[in-house]
Amino acid sequence: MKLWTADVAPNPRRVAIFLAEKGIEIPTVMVDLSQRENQAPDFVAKNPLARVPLLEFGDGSCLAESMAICRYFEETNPEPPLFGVDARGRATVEMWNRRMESEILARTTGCFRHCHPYWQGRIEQVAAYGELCRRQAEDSMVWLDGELAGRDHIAGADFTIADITAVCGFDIGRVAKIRIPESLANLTRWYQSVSARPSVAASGPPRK
Ligand SMILES: N[C@@H](CCC(=O)N[C@@H](CS)C(=O)NCC(=O)O)C(=O)O
Repeated sequence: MKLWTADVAPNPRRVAIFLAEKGIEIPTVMVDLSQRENQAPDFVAKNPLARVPLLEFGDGSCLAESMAICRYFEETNPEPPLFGVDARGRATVEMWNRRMESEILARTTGCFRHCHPYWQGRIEQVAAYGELCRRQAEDSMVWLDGELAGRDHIAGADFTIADITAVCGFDIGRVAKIRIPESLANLTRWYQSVSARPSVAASGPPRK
């Protein structure tokens, strides 16, 4: 088994943090997205969508999608649980992880993709859409700050996949100059606490 992955990019990073929290080590192959290695025919043959992360099994079959890969490892290595425990807990984590994908990660990556020079010539950038994503991310931060009053983590008391999705979303947002305002004290406390975890500190864009 090996994991095709990439530095900095938020979806491979979600898997990297998840595996580190579980203490799982597997061989990795780094795909340099800046050099378009994901477009190489050998890689596209494994994942026609040309995206990382990608988990390749010993028989050559592959599993794409960061959350599918994390769920595979949650089943094979249940401790510590990162998708919640019992029916209510798992549903709650699912709700929060989806919210972090739609309200944070999608918006910060939308801003990054449509406003940052890295993507010039790689995608058709629509600056107005990127700026809309920025404003939506800023609105979501205010909402999330209120939600975090009185609890340590996104989905409740425990660190879960929802925290991983959120911190990866915020960190790619920083590359596009989206910052958590210090006035949002609950969100700032959460971000500092989660960023200090070894699994999170070990990866991601340079902290500026
Ligand atoms: N929904 C997919 C998204 C995967 C994805 O978009 N990966 C990005 C990196 S975060 C990628 O490979 N982009 C290719 C590129 O930059 O050309 C997942 O969760 O794994």
